[in-house]
Amino acid sequence: MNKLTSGVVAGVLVLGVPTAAIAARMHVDHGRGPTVVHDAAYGAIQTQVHAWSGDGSTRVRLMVDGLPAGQTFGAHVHTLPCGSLPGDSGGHYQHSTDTSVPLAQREIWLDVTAGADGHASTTTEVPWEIAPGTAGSVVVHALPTNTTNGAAGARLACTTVTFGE
Ligand SMILES: [Cu+2]
Repeated sequence: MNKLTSGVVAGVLVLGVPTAAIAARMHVDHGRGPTVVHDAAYGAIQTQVHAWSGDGSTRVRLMVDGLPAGQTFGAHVHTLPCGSLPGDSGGHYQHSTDTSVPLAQREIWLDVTAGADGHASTTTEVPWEIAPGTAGSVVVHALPTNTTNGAAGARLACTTVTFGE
């Protein structure tokens, strides 16, 4: 009877871990922030980034709390860690510069829409891995991402994530 009980408990614990992380021994990165807020109107937001990579794919999850309800914000993986200036986080991380491939497939976009409670989350998966040292943050912008040129307006807040390290 005791054996059966502990077996059930172990089964529940395993469910809390992404199945893929067990199967592929994925590399996991986390960021909590924001590390830097660039627009004082967003000084109360909270961010979390989780990234799983391995076996030739990367999955990034962004969660933001404290946003104005119903509004959509562009967000992307950027090349450098956050700094005091909005531009310090560099440009969008690009897996490839091949312009025949749509931007959304060679960058990591994480646009989020806030619910009535100000919470927003999204997960993006891409079929490649980020080389260590080539991406350093997730930036939340003022506007939804323009799918043609990737622009998303002012940088509101930045969360440092040492992807792949
Ligand atoms: Cu961006």
